[in-house]
This record gives sequence, structure tokens and C-alpha cells, in this order.
Amino acid sequence: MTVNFPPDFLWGAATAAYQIEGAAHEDGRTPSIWDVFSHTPGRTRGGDTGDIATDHYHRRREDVRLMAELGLGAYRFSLSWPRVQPTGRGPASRRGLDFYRALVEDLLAHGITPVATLYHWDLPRELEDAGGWPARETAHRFADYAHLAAEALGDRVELWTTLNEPWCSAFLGYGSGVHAPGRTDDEAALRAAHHLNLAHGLGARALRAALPGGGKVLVTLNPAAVRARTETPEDRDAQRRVDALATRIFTGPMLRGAYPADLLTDTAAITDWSFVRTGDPDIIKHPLDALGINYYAPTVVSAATDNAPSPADGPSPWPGCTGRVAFHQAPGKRTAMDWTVDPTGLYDLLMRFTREAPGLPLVVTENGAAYDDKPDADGAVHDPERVAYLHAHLEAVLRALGDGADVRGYFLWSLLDNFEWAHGYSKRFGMVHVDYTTLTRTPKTSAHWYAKVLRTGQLPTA
Ligand code: IFM
Repeated sequence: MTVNFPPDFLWGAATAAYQIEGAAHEDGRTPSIWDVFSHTPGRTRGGDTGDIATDHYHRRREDVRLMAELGLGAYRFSLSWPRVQPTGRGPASRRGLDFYRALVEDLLAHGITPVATLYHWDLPRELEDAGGWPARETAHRFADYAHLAAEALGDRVELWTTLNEPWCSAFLGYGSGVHAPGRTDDEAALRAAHHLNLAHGLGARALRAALPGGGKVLVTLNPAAVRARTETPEDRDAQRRVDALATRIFTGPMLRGAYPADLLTDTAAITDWSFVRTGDPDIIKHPLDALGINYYAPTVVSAATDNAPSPADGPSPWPGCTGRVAFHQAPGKRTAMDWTVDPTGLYDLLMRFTREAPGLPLVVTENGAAYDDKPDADGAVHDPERVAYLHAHLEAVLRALGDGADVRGYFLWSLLDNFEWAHGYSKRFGMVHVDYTTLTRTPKTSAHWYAKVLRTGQLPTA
């Protein structure tokens, strides 16, 4: 097994605008779908919102200093669309762009490579009012925004990601409705998935047109490591069905220029897919410089049975699975999200894309875990479970590297504790603890552990 990570391996941490920035009403920013959703009673735990979040907008310098002290080589952040282009149309906001310009300059001054994500779920409200992702027009609006962002920052930012986890935007946002904008409509969710794919393709082209020679374009997916509970044909079919909806709905058009035939058949009772126009697949299949993979936990499924849980009750993020697929808890230790700790899922995904997309470099753009971390009497925050989680998942990355996967980097989710969407501030993913009363940042044990790993390029023996 490979023992060391490659010397040029990109070691980073990731965040997203709405989860950390706060300053929701400052410098011309307009509301996004997440402002509307989080301010709607009953949508987030305890009514938490991102109005203040970790106040990163005002503490940017402190946060970059912290990253430098930890020795991060790269920082993956997202641009807030309604901060950069209020209302989602028209010219860019100079004040909005100034913030990202200053952030990028700070990062570069500390030798940290900026990695910008264009869309991490904060669609400008006005675009949702005009139809949101189920409307084709939104993909064109995204391309304009991508162009504005790349023109403004492309001379300093080389690595760009178009979308973060479009599965969540489409199926949690428009299918189960547990994420903004909170709609529950299977057909709209499938339309949204297509228009997110189209936005990726159009956005990637817009980025290339505006980026100087060296710019690199990625997309970040959260492909599911789906396992069948047994090897019966019925359970294997449930696995195939979920894999199509979770992963191949994006990788099909993005990497191969076509939607998988089985996906179209599985969802035929919901839509005829006539929203896919001639030429769309060619736009979506834009050559990528790397594929970003976010991984947290595996998914275990079986064929639906009368006594197994199925997404039959209430809206589901799995159109066409109701009454056919049952979802199960994978065995093993769980995080505070109730997600099973299983690093083999990460290894499997890295090897899968090594086989399916030969020659395409891979980057682990998110991986991490939430635990109920609390400062002790001295103010220190010990998180041995997170250290164990990270250790096991980095071992999986090393194993994949040793088996031929071209993995170029790893981004820990997350730099800071932050707003965990519908869970509000109740789930802490950070390697740096945030006291939400004082907004004090305290690196946890895992941050010091990670700093050592990235300094040495080696995992300590467990
Ligand atoms: O916090 C999220 C992030 O915004 C997207 N990926 C998963 C993380 C943990 O749920």
C-alpha cells in the first residue's frame, strides 16, 4: 500500500457561502432561496438562519490566518450568487465581488490556493420566483453569472467548480422539499436535475471563455456508494435504480453525453423527458479537468417489502422508487448525522470513476463528519471520533492511490462548524469549533491532527 501522499497533493478544507458568511443584508446582497426557506417557520431546526452564521464575511482575515496557521494548501469556498449578482440578472455587484477579491488576495498572500465553487445551493430568490431550476431559463442565467465571476476573479483563481452536489439541489430542493425552495414535485425535481446539468455545461463553457489559459473546470458531485442488501436480483435491481437517480443522472450526460436508458424507463410514469432538447447532451458533456467527489456514508437498499422502510410515506427525494426500493441503515458506528462510518464507500467510488472515466483526475472535494463537540473546562475541544473518521477515510484515499486512482487532492468538510442547512447549527462538521454566542474559533484536536498530516504528507500509524 502507498504510504505517502504525492508531494503535490492538494490538501484543503471546504465551506459554502450561506453556511458561513452571514452578512445576509449587507453590501447589496439580495435574499436567496435559503434566506426565504430558513425564515419560513418550521423549515429549519429551531428556526436557525444563515443571517449571521459564523460571520465569516467580517472575520475573513482571521479565518485565512487560521488556515495559514494550520498549513492548508488550498481552500474551497463558494461564491454567493445573490451577493455577486443580486437578483440573478444583470451586471455584477462591485461590492459583492470586492469581498471575494479580498478573500482570494488574502489566500494567495498566505500561499493558499483558492478553489471557487459557483453554486452551493443559494439561488437568488427572484430566479426561484421565475420558476427556479425546473425552468430552463435558470441554466442560462447561471451561465451569465459564471461569466461575470470568471471575468472578475479568473486572473487570480485557477480552479473552478460549477455546481456543488446538484443531486441535493434537485431532489432535496424540489422532491422531498427538506431543502430550499421546499417544493415536493417529482416531475419538477427531474426537470431541475436536467437544468442543473445544462447549467453545468453552459457554465463550464462560460468559464472557459472568460478564464485565462490556465483555468481548470470541475464539477462536484455526491455520487452514492449504493449497496444492495443481498445479491438477489430484486435487491440488485433496487441498487441499479438508486444508482441511476443518484449518480448516473449526472455522470451519464456529463461524462458520456446521454441519460442512461434505465433511468428514462424507471421514471417514464413521471415524465417523458421532453424537456431535454436536441443538442443539450452535447452542451452538458463539456471536457472536465477533474471530477470532484463528495463522500460521507454509503447507502444500503433492497427491494421494497411490506415491512421494510420505503420512501412511500410523504414526499421522497427518489422519484420512481416509492413502493419499489427500501432504504436501510448500514451497519457500523454512526456520526451525529446518524450516517454510518464506512470508508470503503469512498474507496469504491474513487475506483469506480477510475474505471469509468479513465484519464480524468479525481479530487475529494468534501469528506468529514459531524459530532457533538463541546469545549472542555480549559476551553480545548477534543474530537477523537473525527480524527478516527478522517484517518480511516484518508487511508481509503491512499489505498485508491496505490490501486491506480489519480486522486489529486482532499478537502475536509468543514473548516468551521457552520449552518448545516435544515439542521441549523445543531450539527458540527468543523475541524475548528465555533462558539455561536461569541463567534470565537477554537481549532479542535482534529485540526492539529490534520495540520500534521498535511505537513508530513503521511498518516500517523493508528
Ligand atoms: O454541509 C453539507 C455541504 O453543504 C454539502 N455537502 C454535505 C455537507 C454535510 O451535510
